[in-house]
Amino acid sequence: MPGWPGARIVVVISPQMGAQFSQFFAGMPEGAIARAPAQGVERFVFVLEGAVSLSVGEEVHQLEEEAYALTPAGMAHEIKAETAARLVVLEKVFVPLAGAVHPELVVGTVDAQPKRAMSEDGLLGVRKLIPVDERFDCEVNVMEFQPGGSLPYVETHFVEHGLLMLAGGGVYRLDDAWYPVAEGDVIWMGPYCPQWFGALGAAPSRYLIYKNWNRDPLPG
Ligand code: UGY
Ligand code: MN
Repeated sequence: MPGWPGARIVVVISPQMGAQFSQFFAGMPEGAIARAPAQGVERFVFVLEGAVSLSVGEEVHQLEEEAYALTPAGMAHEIKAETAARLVVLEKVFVPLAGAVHPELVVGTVDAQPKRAMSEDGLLGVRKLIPVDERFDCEVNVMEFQPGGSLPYVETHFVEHGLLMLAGGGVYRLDDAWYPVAEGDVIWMGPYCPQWFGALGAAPSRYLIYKNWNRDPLPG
């Protein structure tokens, strides 16, 4: 992969399969350095294992497990593996909002984001990793289900999803098929794919989920 010398890249979601974004795993040996994507492409990086530093000019951020960053399109940066590290990366062509100021760098950790209740039974919560601000054209969230928790209804929407199971497992309904899912599984949900999840097992289930957001479905 250009810009990722020495890294082991596994592309799990891509425009070649019909998605309007890409999602890949990057296994970086200690000391490896990754560069920014092409002009016009924004990048979301989430640390699964190990530690990396993110440098933007003179600014350096240390990212450890469950830390993340969103680098806006056009922002030169370097990601250096301070230890052997495993990342999940999402990239998309940024869709600007007419008249709006370009979004800034976002850096954070999952546990620092408040958990908002998403179901009346109290078994489902969401942590939003990107500021709620229409200048951003995507959302990346962590959904957390207590055992027995589920999405409150079968969803369908024009936005698409890239999902990574972080912990636990359960049953994912996609269209009319039902799949057992567990930690490490990835799902691409295309536009209008009917979707529902129910958590199984004794421990909580968590997934990272991307969606295109804050934009009209018509381009321009
Ligand atoms: O934000 C969402 O659309 C989310 N609730 N979808 C999902 O979990 N499949
Ligand atoms: Mn959804």
